[in-house]
Amino acid sequence: MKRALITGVTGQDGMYLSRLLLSKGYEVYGLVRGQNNPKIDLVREWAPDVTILTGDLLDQSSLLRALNIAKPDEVYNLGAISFVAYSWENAQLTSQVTGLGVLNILEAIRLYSGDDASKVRFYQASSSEMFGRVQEVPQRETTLLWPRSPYGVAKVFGHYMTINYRESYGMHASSGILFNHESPLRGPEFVTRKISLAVARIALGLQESVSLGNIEAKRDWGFAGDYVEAMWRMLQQDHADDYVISTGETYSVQHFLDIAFNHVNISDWEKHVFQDPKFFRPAEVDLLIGDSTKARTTLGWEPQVSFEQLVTMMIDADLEREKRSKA
Ligand code: F7E
Repeated sequence: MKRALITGVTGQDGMYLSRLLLSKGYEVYGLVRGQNNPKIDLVREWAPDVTILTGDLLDQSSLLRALNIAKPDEVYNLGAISFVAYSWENAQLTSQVTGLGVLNILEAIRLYSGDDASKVRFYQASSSEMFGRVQEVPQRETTLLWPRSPYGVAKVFGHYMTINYRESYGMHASSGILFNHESPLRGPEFVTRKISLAVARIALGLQESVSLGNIEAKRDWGFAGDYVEAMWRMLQQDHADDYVISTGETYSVQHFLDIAFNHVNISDWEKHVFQDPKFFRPAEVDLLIGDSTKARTTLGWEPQVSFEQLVTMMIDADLEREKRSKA
């Protein structure tokens, strides 16, 4: 039986990945930060067989302790401060957790592994935010990185540190450059879930409108459940490497709104949507679209859920949730 340790197990990706690994027969350990973290209950409900360990990416001895307990064959580093807008307000903390945190876990693995550099396989959650002011369209593994937010800068640090540990110590350390990926488990601060929740509530007469930022922004949006499969496949390869994971299609926030409102039979959605300067960002990432040819050919990975299916899946889940809480 293989063993895996997931940092950030309480997040959307951690939840999908833990179910995937459990379904493959893994013994799964999830690292959770903070005292009496309320998200632990969500994980327990979603994947009861995950063993919860407490630890923090900023506390290296807690990482070593977690490695000694979990004795993992694979470590998936999904823990991060991941909300881009927040990273301008908390740039140092984001740099420490999202950037230095990667070094802390890599170094903990190196110490834990002793002379056997290949003892633990490592996955780093890199991000399309690293491409920022895009230098090439579509973006691929070789595209010059030009991050546009403190979050993006921190992810670049983690990305290169992962490559450095692979090259310096021969560690099986891979990096997935994941474009936006969403699901009904997405946090409500991210635009897709903010919209799906609002549209469900507007359709049920529980809310009148929603305030958003730049609705012309475009993203390459996929389904988180598909993307965690790519993470796992990366660690099953003989050689560690970096891969772009994306759908290759890009849509505006406006288009997301079109499909979302249309799904609940509201065609004149403009009267329900306001733009509020407080949701605009100091710097925007304009046109993210990924070329995942390498992942498709080497890993045999393909996204299964289309953009429209993703939007309607999220709306349906929020309609259900809201109806249940109303009842
Ligand atoms: O914004 C625009 C906003 O916050 C998407 C994270 O998982 O993906 C995610 O980062 C776009 C931006 O995600 C609102 O300006 C308009 O252009 O959903 P988001 P993100 O910043 O793309 C990458 C790959 C990651 O790695 C990150 O961790 O939507 N937008 N109006 C808005 N965004 C938000 N949040 N709220 C609005 O009201």
